[in-house]
Amino acid sequence: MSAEELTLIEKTDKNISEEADALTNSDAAVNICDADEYSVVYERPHTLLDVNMHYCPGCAHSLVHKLIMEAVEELGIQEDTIGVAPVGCAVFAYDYMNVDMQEAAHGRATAVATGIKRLLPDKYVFTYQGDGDLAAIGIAETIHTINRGENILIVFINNAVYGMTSGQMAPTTLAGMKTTTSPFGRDTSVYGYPIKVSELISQLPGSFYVTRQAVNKNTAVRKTKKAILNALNYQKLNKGTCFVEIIGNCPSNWKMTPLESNDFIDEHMVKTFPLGDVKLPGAEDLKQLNQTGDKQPC
Ligand SMILES: Cc1ncc(C[n+]2csc(CCOP(=O)(O)OP(=O)(O)O)c2C)c(N)n1
Ligand code: SF4
Ligand SMILES: [Mg+2]
Repeated sequence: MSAEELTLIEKTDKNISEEADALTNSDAAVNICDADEYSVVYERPHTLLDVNMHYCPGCAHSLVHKLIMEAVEELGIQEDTIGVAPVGCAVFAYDYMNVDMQEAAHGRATAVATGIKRLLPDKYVFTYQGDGDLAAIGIAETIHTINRGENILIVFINNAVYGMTSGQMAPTTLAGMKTTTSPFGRDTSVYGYPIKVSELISQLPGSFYVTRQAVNKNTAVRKTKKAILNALNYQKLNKGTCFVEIIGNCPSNWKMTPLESNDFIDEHMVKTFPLGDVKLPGAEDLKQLNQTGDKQPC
């Protein structure tokens, strides 16, 4: 580059930085930066610790953690909430949720939660479990806990794979879906059919509120939050187990981008796992909730 060209570049740089300085010092810039012009429209819930999470980009776990903690904050029950963390990608949930937490062995979260709730019946107790944890190794605990009508909330993240251990087939893997242990797609004649846990446990008299939601778009996120709020609130009634299943994105093991994983849920997951309420409390129960003096969150 010639000396002439270099001088030209230096001059241009100087012009750009002078223009930038002028803009920063102008009245317009001062007005734009005036704090009074802004109002807070969103804040991270204080119940969610301000630390980096280990989840992959686009993973449902981080978003659902936030929704549970928002619900806890809105209900004002932080000091009275105890969560039970699973084994699976959400094994470190206790590092993110600023409530009392207990780790459970793989699949045993609902048994651990049973003990906690029976000892401390005034606490709001929830488990947080994946499909490998809840529907495979922990299916017996799940069914018996709900059959006993334990007064807890079970949050079930169904991402159709064993996420943490690199994407093996889970009980909820879709028919024909490729995983690391079903590389040609799940063959139902060999491996059986995806288990619809919500429909299964809704048949148990001990289940009180059962719903299946997702977090792949704004409307779905709002519905999931509402479901969690309601389910926590229903613990005041002591009428049985609340079960919130959430179809969760696992872009890494589905070998997709986060956006593709959102579409995969709409195009494939919901065909096997339709979204919506599976079992709702009766009108009398809701009346009783209103009589406790607490407003229903929604
Ligand atoms: C007793 C026992 N068996 C097996 C494992 C290995 N293991 C760790 S996580 C996991 C599956 C987790 O899958 P899931 O519950 O669906 O959670 P995700 O990671 O998908 O959120 C398995 C089989 C273990 N840790 N302990
Ligand atoms: S492997 Fe899947 S479930 Fe686990 S953190 Fe990554 S995206 Fe989430
Ligand atoms: Mg899973």
